[in-house]
Amino acid sequence: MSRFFLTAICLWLLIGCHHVSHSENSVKSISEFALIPKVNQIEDASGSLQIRAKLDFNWKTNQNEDLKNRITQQWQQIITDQGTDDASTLLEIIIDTTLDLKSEESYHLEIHEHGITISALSDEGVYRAWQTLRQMLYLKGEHSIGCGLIIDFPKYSYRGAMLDVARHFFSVDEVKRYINQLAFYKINYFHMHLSDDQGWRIHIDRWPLLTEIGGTSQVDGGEAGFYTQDEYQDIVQYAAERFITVVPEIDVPGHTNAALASYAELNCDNKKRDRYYGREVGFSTLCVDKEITYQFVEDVIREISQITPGPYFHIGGDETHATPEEDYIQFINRVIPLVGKYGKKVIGWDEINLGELPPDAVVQYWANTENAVNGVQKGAKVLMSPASYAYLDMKYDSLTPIGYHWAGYIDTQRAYSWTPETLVEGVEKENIIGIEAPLWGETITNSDDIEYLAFPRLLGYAEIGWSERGDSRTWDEYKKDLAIHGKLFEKLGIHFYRDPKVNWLTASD
Ligand code: IFG
Repeated sequence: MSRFFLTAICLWLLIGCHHVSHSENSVKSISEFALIPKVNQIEDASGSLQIRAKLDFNWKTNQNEDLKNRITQQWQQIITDQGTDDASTLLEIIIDTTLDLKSEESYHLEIHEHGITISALSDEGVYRAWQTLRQMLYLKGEHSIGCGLIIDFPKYSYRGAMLDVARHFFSVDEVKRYINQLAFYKINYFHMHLSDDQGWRIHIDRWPLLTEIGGTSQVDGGEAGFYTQDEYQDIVQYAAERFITVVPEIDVPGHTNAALASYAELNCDNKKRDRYYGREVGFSTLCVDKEITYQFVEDVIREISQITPGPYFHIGGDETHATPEEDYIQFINRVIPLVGKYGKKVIGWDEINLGELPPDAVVQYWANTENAVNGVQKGAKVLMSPASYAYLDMKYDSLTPIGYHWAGYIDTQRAYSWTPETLVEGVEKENIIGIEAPLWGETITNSDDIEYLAFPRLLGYAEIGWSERGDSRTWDEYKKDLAIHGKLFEKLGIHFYRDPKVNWLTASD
């Protein structure tokens, strides 16, 4: 064999990302992957890289051990075939604050001849890149992935999911399970609705009866519960390891029967209310004329803020039908400054627009467009949670066994078919911090229920929040990618709703 030919063969073998030969035409180029949320820029390059089970890290800056271990563990859950030799795949991590990237979550993900390189401004960007690469590893089919470069960044900085743990209590493990699923789709805020008429779910040292009494009830009764402050911090830490920020909500002055059933003095007539096990709303109110009410609210805001690293505290403020408007305004104007006093930015349902809003206030739009527009005119930002598009407790259709339909049916196509910046006249892109999909708890009791209502619609919200839609990303295009995620849902054990509008692929496809 000629020396030249021998050299050529050696070179060919040495270069991982060699020119795709006919036998490798089945190798996916990176632009063919069904990535959700859609990445913002993608460029194929020639050649392909074989993916090995053995992972070789080259972490170019101070290494985040927890993140490295998580990536390694998840890599090895996906890539199991050791192959014949002990070759490995190089994963290079470059964190460089001088990179010209738009945000902490931005990243470059390059598949090249020596391996894979992730570049970002921070660990958060590395983590978002890893979710993209994880999807590629699950979806690659062949041993190899085509070479190329992904340049990606979020359209909105807040892509949230809310879980109502007050109507029905969910265990720490059930909450962690949902958080872990959210992380795969680049959701980065987790809003916990911690109190309502039917239950108070977080221990407050200075007001122990809130959980001793208020923690024992829930819709339809049964074994309810609450989180100790340590358990709440465990959830916060678990979310933080997945670069998800927890937003605690204590809903006031309405939706407070559990507190009013725990302490007589919080009621204007000094009589404890009965615990409530129903599904009605709008019948309860704190006593806005009593000083103890504001001491109570301040103690709650202080204790929860002290164990919440995230920037937001949510004060609820919705459906205060039992509070005269002038009382409501007086109340929230005394409460909103307490949020700032303990170092947080206030979020409230859109009714808080009636109050004096600090410049960093966030109005969560759910049903009343005038409230959202008025909030904008007062200088607040808007978090878009339109009930008729984004409420996960809305049924898919009339056959859905759980959920409500007061805001209409929301099937997977409707959940995808809106954009935040075009929905409300007077609420433009620059007024919007992002979107959030609330899952109210009246009709759900376990993880299967959460997953049935959240998946697949949540992937649409994740994409609406992360990706520029452009003209090409129609429902028909999106649903082709979504269908492939049916395989991932099965692999990840997600109990999703097989919306008949989607031609679901399964693990056997
Ligand atoms: N509206 C109430 C929720 C819940 C919901 C159920 C808001 C802001 C109806 N408030 O949505 O407490 O009961 O779909």
